[in-house]
Amino acid sequence: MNSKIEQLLAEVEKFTADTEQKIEEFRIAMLGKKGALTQLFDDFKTVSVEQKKELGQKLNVLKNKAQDKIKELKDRLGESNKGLVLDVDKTLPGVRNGVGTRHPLSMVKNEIVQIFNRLGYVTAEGPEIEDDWHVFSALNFAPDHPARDMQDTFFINSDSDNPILLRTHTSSVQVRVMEKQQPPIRVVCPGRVFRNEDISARAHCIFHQVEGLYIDENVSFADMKQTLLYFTREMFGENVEIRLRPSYFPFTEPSAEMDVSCTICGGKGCNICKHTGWLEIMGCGMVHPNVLEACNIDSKKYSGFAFGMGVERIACLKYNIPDLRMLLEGDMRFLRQF
Ligand code: 2NL
Repeated sequence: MNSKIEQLLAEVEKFTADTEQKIEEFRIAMLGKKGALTQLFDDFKTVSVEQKKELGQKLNVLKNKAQDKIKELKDRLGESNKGLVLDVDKTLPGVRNGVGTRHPLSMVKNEIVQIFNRLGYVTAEGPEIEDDWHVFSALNFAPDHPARDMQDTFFINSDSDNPILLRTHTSSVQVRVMEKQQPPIRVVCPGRVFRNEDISARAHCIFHQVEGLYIDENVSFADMKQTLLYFTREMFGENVEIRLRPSYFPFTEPSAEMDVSCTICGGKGCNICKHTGWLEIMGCGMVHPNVLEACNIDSKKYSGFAFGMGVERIACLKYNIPDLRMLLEGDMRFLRQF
């Protein structure tokens, strides 16, 4: 046993290593569960009483030396690594953090809202999770109207007689404004809306809308037409024209769809406008008397107009984007262009 101790002592003395792995291998070989030293301590139990004192001391010396060696080598490794880290070229230019930019959808939404703000419309927002009353019933949707159907609307809870659902348009925000406030009312309502539709280049199940509402005494269809012409020229330029086509919505009467003269060909006809010279950009109409009455506004005294547009659609037209999904995917190669 004595000679084994001497031999290990010599090994410890002369051992050296310059990697963490080699030091660890050494520690395991010496002090690990099956290490040489551990083995010696096991054998020590069977040593005769006379030898115990001398061999015990020697064993402890060996163990301390092995531990000191490991610590010393680790410290030296740490020092040289520290040297490496400090040894950087401080004259190299630093890595810059990129500055973020606004998303094109936010830019277009803000632009739409600000045009109406300049005409005296106040911005109003409301909940994305709504009830049937604010999304459908107050807006003159018949109880069996197909838009309420599971196919169009994401229901959260349809047990009660006023189901909870994700709003399919931001008109619900305007209903909330009318319930709280008597005319004159001028609001714009931007927000996210949800429809249970198949996703394509032209439609998504989550998209953004801006709706507007103007109610006062003697508000006419002509007021609406001029307001929307002003908006369109602020948005697409001085030279565009608009046209209104008859349409149907449950919440407006009469209702119309509004087109803008093609922003690509100027109305001559091209692929984008499918050779019609016109692009559809919003729906609008005079607020239905049933809607005013549902919100406790006297439909004999007051009238008003309302309109709604999809922000993705306006953004695609304004920036000539071929597929609305590009606005929702977050691809930096696309977003960096704005
Ligand atoms: C479209 C059509 C429209 C409205 C939205 C509205 C709101 C209230 C009362 C009456 Cl509270 N109308 N909003 C009116 C006409 C059309 O949107 O195609 N949107 C993308």
